[in-house]
Amino acid sequence: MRKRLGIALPAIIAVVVLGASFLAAWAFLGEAGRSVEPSSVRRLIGLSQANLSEPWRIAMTEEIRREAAAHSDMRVIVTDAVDSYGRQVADVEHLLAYGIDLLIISPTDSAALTPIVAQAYRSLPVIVLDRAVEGYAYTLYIGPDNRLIGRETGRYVSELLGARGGTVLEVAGREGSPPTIDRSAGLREEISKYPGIRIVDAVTADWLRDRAEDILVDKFAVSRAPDAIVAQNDAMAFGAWLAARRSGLGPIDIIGVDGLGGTNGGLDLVDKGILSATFICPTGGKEAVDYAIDILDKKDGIPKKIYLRTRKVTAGTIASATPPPDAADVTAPPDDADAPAPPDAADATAPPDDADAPAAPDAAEGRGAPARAVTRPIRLGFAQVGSESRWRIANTRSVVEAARKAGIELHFVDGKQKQENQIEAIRSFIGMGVDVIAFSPIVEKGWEGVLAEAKAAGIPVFLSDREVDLQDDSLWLTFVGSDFMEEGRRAARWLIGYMKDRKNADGQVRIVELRGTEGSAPALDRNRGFEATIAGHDGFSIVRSETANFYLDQGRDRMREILASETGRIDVLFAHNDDMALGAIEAIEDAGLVPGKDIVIVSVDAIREAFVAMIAGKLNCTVECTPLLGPQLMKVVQDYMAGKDLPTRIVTSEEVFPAEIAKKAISERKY
Ligand code: GYE
Repeated sequence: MRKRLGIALPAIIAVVVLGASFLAAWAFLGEAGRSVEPSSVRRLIGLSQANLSEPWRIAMTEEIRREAAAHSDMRVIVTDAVDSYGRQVADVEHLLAYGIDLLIISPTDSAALTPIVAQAYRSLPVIVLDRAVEGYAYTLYIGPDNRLIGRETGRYVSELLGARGGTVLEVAGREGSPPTIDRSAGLREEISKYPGIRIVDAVTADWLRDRAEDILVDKFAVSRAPDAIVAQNDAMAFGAWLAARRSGLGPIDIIGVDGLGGTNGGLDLVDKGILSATFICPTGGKEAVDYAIDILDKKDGIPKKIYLRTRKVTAGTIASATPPPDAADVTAPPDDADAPAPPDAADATAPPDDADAPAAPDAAEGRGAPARAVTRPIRLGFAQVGSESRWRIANTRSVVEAARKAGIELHFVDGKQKQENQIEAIRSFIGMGVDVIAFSPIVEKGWEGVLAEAKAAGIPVFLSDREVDLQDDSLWLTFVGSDFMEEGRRAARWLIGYMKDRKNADGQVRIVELRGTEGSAPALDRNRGFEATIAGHDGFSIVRSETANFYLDQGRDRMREILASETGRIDVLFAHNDDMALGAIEAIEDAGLVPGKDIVIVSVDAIREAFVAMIAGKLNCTVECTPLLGPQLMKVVQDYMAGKDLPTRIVTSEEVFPAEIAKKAISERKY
């Protein structure tokens, strides 16, 4: 925390200059009535808002104010950039000069605000809300899953139009902004599955009701009315309805996004029958304050990204569209002495019947179970991939230990690298009537059947480590794990920098790739991220790519075969995990070559043995992919049981470790 009393002269001047606007902001936030002893303020938060005119942003700011007001040692200073990115840069500079402890920023423009956010991040924690900035120079991003929102609007409009199909008009927000791009992409991705439905037109109304109304009155005067309208926020949806009414059109199904309360908010518009549905777009304000406290308290396990869940609200569900009650503690974890012994792999014992277990709510709604006053431990079934690598063993240890510490009764099954084993385990958990199921899907596809059975049984499913590729996003509740695409990009970006002055005379960088398990999320996405990044750089190419299933011995055997059969020069090995890289190093040495020199090696995971290899000069870089997912998984399970709203994706925070920092970093490694 900074000593505000010792503020240097420039900062004092900044404070004087800013006094008026901050006082106004302070008054806006209702802080004016509270006595503020500077010394009592331990957490001074600066909130740089894109604007304070959009209802959704006003709701976000109010949510932050309300949440902060519950903490006597916290104050929030809000600045309003009035949708000007130049002004927002100045706002952030002023807040930094004022000596805030943590910055929350909701950018007007992602690219324009990236530099100032990176500058702030160099001196204090930064939470980016709603619109992301480029890169990763911030502490935590919290925002809606805009692509999922787009898919959900597409799914619902296809339900409304049904088998007869029809025409759709899209009303989009500001051109080029991330939510506009991602919601449009999600809508089109979903609509493409229904040949009878066509998006016949799209207009841009910059999130504004009046602009939507004006544009559409003109449009309806010269073109046939669509069968449905999908607007990217409720304000524009309302504008579309007003335009249709002014144009004398018959009833049109209109869908919006945001789901705010208040007169003419999305919930009100649905209640009045003006909108067929709205999709609640959580502002993230509450989560931002909760995580700000954890960050300032230097808690472990702060994720890198949190994608908040949307929820559909129709006339039939409007009554339940109220925020969940604050939940009391759900289950008092038993004393350590009562904690269940760590499970062995075969454990799938049936727990006693539990008459008081209320039916879990619809997991698709993303809402947790009603708060439960049960005293028994939460029952969690976990189906693991197997034990193919050091990463996996560390992951299992993290899950088991975190369950024990949380007093959660863990039923653990080792899938032994077979999807059918994991499916069987999930079925056994359903049969046992566990409260929650979690698993790390060995591959992305083929889970619809068993997950539909879990949903029918009212048992929510959490994804740990790896994601699935399903048509129906409602079959799982929350994903906790890494961004594998970014890991592939990071490996490629490091390689491109490293090879800058090390290319051969022909200017070519010939890469061999050892892939993880075919069809698994990490193998698919690390390859995608890596290939997409080298594609923009002349001379870099993957000349051989073989799968070694994340195993050390298979990495060694494949590399041996490649060295024996590859006629061209091999400059680089990109291995999807450290175990395969370590195996390949053995093969490279057996072939009389020097790993790390004759063949540059970059891999993923950042296990301790990779650091040993880097210190020995045999490995050049490892990209971190943390297996320590247990604590975050147990937190989200407990939040579910407490009836809290859950995010759709929690993405972990990770780094890149080039060999030159291995010696310094190895002592800090936790796996
Ligand atoms: O990279 C590898 C493990 O799913 C991210 O699986 C995990 C991968 C990890 O076998 O070592």
